[in-house]
Amino acid sequence: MAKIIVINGPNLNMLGIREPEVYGSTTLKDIEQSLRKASEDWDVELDFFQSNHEGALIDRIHGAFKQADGILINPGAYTHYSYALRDALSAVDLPVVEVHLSNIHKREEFRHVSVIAPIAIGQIAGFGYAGYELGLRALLNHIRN
Ligand code: CA2
Repeated sequence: MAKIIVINGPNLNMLGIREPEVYGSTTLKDIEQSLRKASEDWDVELDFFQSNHEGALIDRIHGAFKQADGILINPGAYTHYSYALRDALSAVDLPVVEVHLSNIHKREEFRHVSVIAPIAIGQIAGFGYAGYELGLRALLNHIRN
């Protein structure tokens, strides 16, 4: 059975609680439940982690070394500037799929850059929470082919 670590970065714990006009009314817990449900028959074990702290995210990524088969990550605003997160993802040498709720490419210019994308298999952005399911499918497909 494939083991996938699903990582969410800063502020994503506020989903559904603040600014629903930007990010919708779905909570992170709802996303977790719906991803667990969608993947019930996919022979996959999911391990969820969220933190607002760069070091905690890096420690979780390091913990995946030789313990997991892939990482699905929404790095939040760290996407745009955290070389430390990127280095951690490179270091563990696992397939990574980057996911964003919003289409970062049609938002402010600073969001158009992802320092994570060059070390990821691919990026899914703009499909709301469905992006997590699409990303997980893409990751499993990559691992199994
Ligand atoms: O679109 C995405 O998934 C983002 O990763 C979300 C990040 C943002 O900084 C990235 O540029 C794109 C922000 C998540 C903040 O979520 C909040 C939710 C409710 C209230 C406030 C923030």
